[in-house]
Amino acid sequence: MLLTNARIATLDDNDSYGLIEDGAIAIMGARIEWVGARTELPAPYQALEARDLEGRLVTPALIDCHTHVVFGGNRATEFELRLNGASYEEVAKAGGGIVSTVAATRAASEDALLSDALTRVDAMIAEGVTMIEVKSGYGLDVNSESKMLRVARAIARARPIDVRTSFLGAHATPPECRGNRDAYIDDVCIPALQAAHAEGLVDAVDGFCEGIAFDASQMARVFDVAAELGLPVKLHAEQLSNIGGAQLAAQHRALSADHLEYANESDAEAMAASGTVAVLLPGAFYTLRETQAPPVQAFRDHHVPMALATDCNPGSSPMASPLLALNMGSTLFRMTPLEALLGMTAHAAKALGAEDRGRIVPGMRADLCVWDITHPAELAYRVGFNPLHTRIFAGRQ
Ligand code: DI6
Ligand code: FE
Repeated sequence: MLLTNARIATLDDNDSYGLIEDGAIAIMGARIEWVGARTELPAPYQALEARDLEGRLVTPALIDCHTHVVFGGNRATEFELRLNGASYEEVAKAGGGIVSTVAATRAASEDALLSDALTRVDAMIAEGVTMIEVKSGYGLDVNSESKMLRVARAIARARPIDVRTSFLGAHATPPECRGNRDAYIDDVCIPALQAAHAEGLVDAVDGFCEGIAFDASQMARVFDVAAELGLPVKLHAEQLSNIGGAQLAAQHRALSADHLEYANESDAEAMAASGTVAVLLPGAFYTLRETQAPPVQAFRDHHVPMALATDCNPGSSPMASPLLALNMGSTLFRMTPLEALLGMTAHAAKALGAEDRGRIVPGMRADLCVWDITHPAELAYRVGFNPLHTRIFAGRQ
């Protein structure tokens, strides 16, 4: 395939959009073969069947590198109770909170979880997403964690999209463990990880390092098992407080540390040294009405690559719109539109260890979006507006 008459934002370095006017992209199979100005197209590619994009903008396709799209039920009733003045205790008594999602997820069949997840995945695809990360973490027992990850794998068979799975057994302590976090980690979470890995269901290992979830020493035990299994790690860190999660992630050369509202300069330094991506999640910041934004300037100063994701989940970020995440990254976190776009393309790919995509350069995967706009800053600028014209996944429309 040959795309012509395109305005191309190659994102081939991190300092500019790498814009090419009147550009062409030659695609062979699933890979980009050549990209440049149409007038410089080498002779062998001139014979390819051309598609005239009529001056539209082409970018790398979007990657949502932090989602919890597989879960049972939803928490709209809890949302409504709260807005009617119910206290946290009343919400808990009415069966609300993360525990209610665990109960609904355990009760649901794989088919039901899949069709529910696909409603959210389809919304992402409609906005140009070609790769998502999907976490477990609402099963919290050996069978239910594997069930969630089987559903995550099934998404990639049901739709033209790539899925990377993360085992998030260390997300919360289930009711049957009665708050005994250490016992949960050792007797349930680690065996669940080993079982899911044995079934080929795990691409990375994640955890929620927070006062209300697990501390750094508990997470370290899970990460040691990940290392034994040869799996990369990532971590929900410093979302509501700083308890050393980013430092732990850096020590374990994590692919990413995510949220990071309470991270500081020395966390940024440690992440830069370990090559850990900072994944910023403005949907959760917005939904929880947080006031402390992540230290974007420190990440810039220390050259920590920043990614952006929806964190799509039923509690803290019921959002399935990557374009809204781009807008919120700029509006709420003051990321530039270029940083936001890199955050859902090249840097999101790096956060997933999938560095064969996210930029438009020869050899990379031909995962592309054609947009009905003229400048890439328009992607982060508008709210509730989807200019996607065509999505190309692995070289196919
Ligand atoms: N951070 C969050 O904000 C969510 N999980 C996490 O690790 C909350 C998930 C939920 O409330 O269902
Ligand atoms: Fe999350």
